[in-house]
Amino acid sequence: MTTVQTAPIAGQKPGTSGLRKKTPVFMGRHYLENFVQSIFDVVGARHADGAGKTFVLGGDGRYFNDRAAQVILRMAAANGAARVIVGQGAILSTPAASHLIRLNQTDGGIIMSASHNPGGPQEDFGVKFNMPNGGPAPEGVTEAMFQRTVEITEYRILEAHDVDLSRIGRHELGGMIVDVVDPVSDYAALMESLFDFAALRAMFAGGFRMRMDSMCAVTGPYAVQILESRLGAAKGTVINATPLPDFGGMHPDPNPTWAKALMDEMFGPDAPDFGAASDGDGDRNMVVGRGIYVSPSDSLAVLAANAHLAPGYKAGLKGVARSMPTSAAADRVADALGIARYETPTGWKFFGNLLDAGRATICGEESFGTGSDHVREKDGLWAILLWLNILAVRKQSVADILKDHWAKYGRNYYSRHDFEAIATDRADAMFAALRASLAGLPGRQIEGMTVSAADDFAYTDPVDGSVSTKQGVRVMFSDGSRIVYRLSGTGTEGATLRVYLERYAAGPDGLDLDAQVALAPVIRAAHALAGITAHTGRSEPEVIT
Ligand code: VG1
Ligand code: CO
Repeated sequence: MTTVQTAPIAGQKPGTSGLRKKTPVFMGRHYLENFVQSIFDVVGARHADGAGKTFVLGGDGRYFNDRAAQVILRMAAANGAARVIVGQGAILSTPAASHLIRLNQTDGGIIMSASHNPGGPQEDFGVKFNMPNGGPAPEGVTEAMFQRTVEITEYRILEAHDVDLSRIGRHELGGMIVDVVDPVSDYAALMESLFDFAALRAMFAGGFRMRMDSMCAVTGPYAVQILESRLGAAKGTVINATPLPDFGGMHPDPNPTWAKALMDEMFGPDAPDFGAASDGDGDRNMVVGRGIYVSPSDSLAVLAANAHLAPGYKAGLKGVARSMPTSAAADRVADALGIARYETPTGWKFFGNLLDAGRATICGEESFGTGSDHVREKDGLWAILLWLNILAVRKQSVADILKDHWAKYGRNYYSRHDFEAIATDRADAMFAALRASLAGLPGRQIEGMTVSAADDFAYTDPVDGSVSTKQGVRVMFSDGSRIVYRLSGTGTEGATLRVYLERYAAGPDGLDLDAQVALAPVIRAAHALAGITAHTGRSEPEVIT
């Protein structure tokens, strides 16, 4: 055991989902160690009675994942942890890590991932801590970790050889137990307990065709095991199925821009029945039908409306929660079902209390995240399997299910426009001006719409009363349209402006427009109200979802 003298390193402040930085920054002297020691300083590696705690450790397999895992293990041992459960090869998808934390009733876990951000020696790396409930640490805890990083003077580490993480089974590291487990099997069993695998097998045996793009990221082994081996989908259904340290150069963010090959196939002449993709760490999903893209906000609403068709949800839902920028489509379903609905700030950590308290069963974000109370993270393959279960029961195409949904509830046209790598000072200036203008907006006419309210979203957690402010600027219109402006909290370069656009059509006419066409006046209003081009120099977004 050694105690190493160190000094604070600026900028170790966790964002929307953990600490994310360029890989060379994370590999810099003491950088990982300082942050990991700050985690242990806050959560403790021992219980009050001195007994060592148990943690889960794994990551999405990106560059530096393997080395970082060895450092974290040696630091866990030096800090007094009793046992760490590690995915073989230091691999665990984020939802699988959340499940292992819960299944083994551990004291939390460390997940190594920068999620949908590219990986590689010059790309991104990240670390986050999840609580004993399996969910991301709440703001109060991440803030305490950040405070430790600005006062840290030393960290503890064991000098030892690497643990052979390729070998499943029990290992020992300076008196600490290291249990290397298969990353897939417990997770696959959980999925089998929630969904009607017999019905899905019958659907695939009957000729149902699907394409799953794992984008050379962590879901590959999970998707091959579940879809191809257990459910009998044709061999080769899962593409880009081998996790690679640089994700094969792909940007593992499942949206129409970065999963373009999947989009092309699904809109092409020989499109299969169903298409899906997942992100770097396996918590996101994109769902595409033959010739039709499902916006994540619509996906959440359809899943909420149909979840009872899957065995795990046949008793119905307790409530539905969505992040504030997500469209109100899910709210309409919750109202029709007569169940509670919640609107939280962006980031999965805000759903944890609602799930723990049994207030919500299904949660979702517009950023391709959907999940339920089966774990405390969003879960890409879970969403894909729930869609498949619904398709197996309803025996309709994705397009028909969406059309039925819109006919019943109306359609919340929705899109997000991202303006990436803006100079931080220009982005800050834009938000300062926007915030200053809010009080004068109500009543203003623009693009044929009238502003009904404008604010900076603040959230009071209904379970523990904690308050989170400045979670995004909202401009609401009297016809139900809405614009939300936020700055990304997951990027590692400059600022990314996200503009979220929504417009409601009650139907029966006007339900089949292209989203960008339907939203055109809202988009123009969004530019005019914030002066996006004047402030940022950008007139067009880099990514449209
Ligand atoms: C983005 C998404 C947010 C999501 C977060 C983590 O955050 O907008 O909805 O929870 O990523 O997702 P931001 O602050 O960049 O908008 V993951 O799959 O990167 O863990
Ligand atoms: Co992710």
